[in-house]
Amino acid sequence: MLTSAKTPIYYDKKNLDDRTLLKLYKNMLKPRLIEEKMLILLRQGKVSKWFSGIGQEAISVGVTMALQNHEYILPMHRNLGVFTTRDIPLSRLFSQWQGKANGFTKGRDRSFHFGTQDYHIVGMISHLGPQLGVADGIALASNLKNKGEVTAVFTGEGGTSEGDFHEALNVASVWQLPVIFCIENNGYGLSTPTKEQYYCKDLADRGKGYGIDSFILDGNNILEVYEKTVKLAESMRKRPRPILIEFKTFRMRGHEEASGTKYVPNELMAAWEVKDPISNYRNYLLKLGVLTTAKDDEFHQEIKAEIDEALQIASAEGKIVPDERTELNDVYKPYDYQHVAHSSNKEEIRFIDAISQGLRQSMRRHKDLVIMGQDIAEYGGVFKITEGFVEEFGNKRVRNTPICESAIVETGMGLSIAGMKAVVEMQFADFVSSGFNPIVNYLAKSHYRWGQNADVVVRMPCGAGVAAGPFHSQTNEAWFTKTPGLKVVYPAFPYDAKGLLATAINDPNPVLYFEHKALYRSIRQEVPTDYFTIPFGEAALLREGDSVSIITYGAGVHWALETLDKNKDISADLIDLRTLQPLDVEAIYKSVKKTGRAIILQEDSLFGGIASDLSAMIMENCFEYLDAPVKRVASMETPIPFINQLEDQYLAKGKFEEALKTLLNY
Ligand SMILES: Cc1ncc(C[n+]2csc(CCOP(=O)(O)OP(=O)(O)O)c2C)c(N)n1
Repeated sequence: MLTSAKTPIYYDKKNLDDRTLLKLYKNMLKPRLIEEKMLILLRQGKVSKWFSGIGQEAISVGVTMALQNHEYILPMHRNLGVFTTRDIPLSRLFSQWQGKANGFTKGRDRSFHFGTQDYHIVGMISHLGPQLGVADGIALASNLKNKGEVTAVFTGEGGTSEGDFHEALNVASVWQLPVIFCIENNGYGLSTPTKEQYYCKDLADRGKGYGIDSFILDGNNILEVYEKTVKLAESMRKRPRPILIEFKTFRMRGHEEASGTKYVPNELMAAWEVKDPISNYRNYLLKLGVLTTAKDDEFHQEIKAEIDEALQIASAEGKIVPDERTELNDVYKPYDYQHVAHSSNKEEIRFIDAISQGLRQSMRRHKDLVIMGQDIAEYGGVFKITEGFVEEFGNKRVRNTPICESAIVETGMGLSIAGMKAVVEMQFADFVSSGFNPIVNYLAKSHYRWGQNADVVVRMPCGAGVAAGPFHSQTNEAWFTKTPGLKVVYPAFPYDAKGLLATAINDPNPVLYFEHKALYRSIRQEVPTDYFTIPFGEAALLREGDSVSIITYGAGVHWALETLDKNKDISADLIDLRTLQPLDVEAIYKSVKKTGRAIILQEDSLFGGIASDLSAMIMENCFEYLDAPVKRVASMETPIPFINQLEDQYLAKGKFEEALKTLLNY
C-alpha cells in the first residue's frame, strides 16, 4: 500500500512467521549500524568516500531476501543492504572500502564498484545505467538455459534518464527477460530534484510504456517490499518476463557524505524522518511482541561486535604494495591459446565468405555462443554474413535486436557473467559510438577491476572506399586500441579473417573484430574449409626486402601491395599487423633494424591513430638503426566525404606511393 510521506507506515505481516519478521529487521539493522560506524571512520579520514543508503535499507534488504541466493543482483551505490544480506564477510567489505587486497578489487576501484561471483552480485560502474542492460544478459542466459531464475537490478530515479535505462527496458520486454527493474526514487539525483529529472507523474509509467507490468511500492515499508517482490519473483520464475517496481523513498543524507544536503528543504527532511524504515518497523515488532527491547539490544550488540571485529581485521591488513607486473597481468583474463591446425582441403572464397564460414563453424563448436545484431536473423544481416544461420542454429542463438547498441553490448556482458559467449554485430562500425560506453568502460575494465571477463566479440564492418559518406565509412580502431582491456583484430585476407575470428571467439576477453567492407567481395583467397585458429599478436611478413619497412593493416595492406606490384624495383618488407592489440612489436623492430627505414600506412585520419604510436615506438627503440625519419601516411583530417572524387582525395591510398618514394630518396 502506498503511503504519503506524512502518514505513518502501515504494516501488515500477513502470514509471515516470526523468524522471517525478525530476519528482515536484523538485515536492515546491520547496514544501518555499519553506516553509523562509517560516518565515524569518515571523520577520522579512514574511508575516502561514502554514499549513504540510510533510510533506504528496506528496499535493498526486502529485494535481496525475496531472491534466492544464486540469483543475480546488480546493486547501486546505496545498496549496502544487498551486500550484507548476502552475508559477505564484513572484513572483506571494509578491506574493499580501504583499498586493501582482501577486498574485491585489489585497491583498483572504490566503494561499491565491484562484483563477486561467489555471492552472485554484480556491482555498478560509475556510469549508472549500463548495468541495466547487463541484467538483461544474465536474464537471457536464464531463459536460454531454462533455469527459471530472476535477476534484480537497481537504479536511482536519476539513472532512469539515461538511454541505457530505456534500451534495457525495451530489450527486456521484447525478449521477455526475467528482470526486476528496481527504481529507488529517493527525491534527488545529487542535487537535482525529481521535478527537474522527469516530467511524467510516476516513473512506473515508463515501464507501462514498454509493455512491462509496473508497480509502485512504499520503499520504506519492509513488509510491503518483501512480500510483493517475493510474489513477483515467484511468478517470473514460472513465466519469465520483466517487471518494474518504483520504490518511493527518500535520500536522508547528501549524495555522498562530503556534499551535504543544504538544498533539501527542512520540512521535507522532517517529513521523511518520521518514516524511517527501521525505527517504524522496530516499533511494529515490539508492539506485536515479536521483538523485545532486550532482544533488540542483543541484536545491536551482536552486530556491533561483528563490525568491530571485521574492522580490526581490515585495519590490520597491510597496504597494497604496487607491482607493475601484477597490474598489467590482470588487465586481461589469461588465455591459453589452443592452436587448431587445418587440413589441406581448401577452396577459394571471398573475404566475406571466410567471416561467415568462421562464424558458422564457431557456432557449431560453442553451444553457448549467441550472436546478436540488427537484422541478422532471417534477413541474414545487411551484408548477409549470417544468412542461413537461423535455419541451422535457431533464433534463440541468432538474435535480431532492436536498435540499441548499448543495451546489446551490455547484454553480451551479462551473458558472459552467466558463463556464455556472445558475438555482437554492429551493422556498421560507425554505429559502435552508440554502444561505446559499455565497451570502453564496462567490458574493457571488468577483469582488471574485479576479475570478471567479458567473453564478447564485437564485429565491426568498417572502412571507406565504398562511397558511403561520413557515417558508413569510418575505420575507428583507434577509439579502442587506446583502451587497455580490449583486444583489436584487423585482418586483411580471407584466411586470416577466418582463423582470427575463431580465436577471437575462443578468447575470453572482449575483442573488437574489424572487417573491412571494401574487402568483403573484392579479395579472394584459398582458405581451408574446416575450422582452424590463428594466434593473436603475430604479424604477417607478406613481402621481404631490404630498403624499407612498410607497416600497415586492413585495406592498407592491399594499397601497399598494389604499390609494390607497380614498382617492382622497390625492395620492401611488407608487414601486415593482423592484430593491433596485442601488437607484434618484435616483427616491427626486427624489420626496421634490417631496413633502416619505416613507413606506416593507416586508413584512418592521421592524428591520434595507431601510426603515431608505432612511429614513436620505432623512434624510441630503433633510433640508431634509422637512416631516415619514420613516415606516417594517413587520410585527411576531415570526416570521410561521400562522393568518389572527394573520398579518393581523402584517403591515404592516393598519397602512399609518393610518400614511399620520398622516404626512399631521403
Ligand atoms: C553517466 C554519468 N553521469 C553523471 C554521473 C555523476 N553522478 C553520479 S551519481 C549521480 C546522481 C544519481 O542519481 P540517482 O540515479 O537518482 O541515484 P541516487 O544517488 O539518488 O541514489 C550523478 C549525477 C555519473 N556517475 N555518471
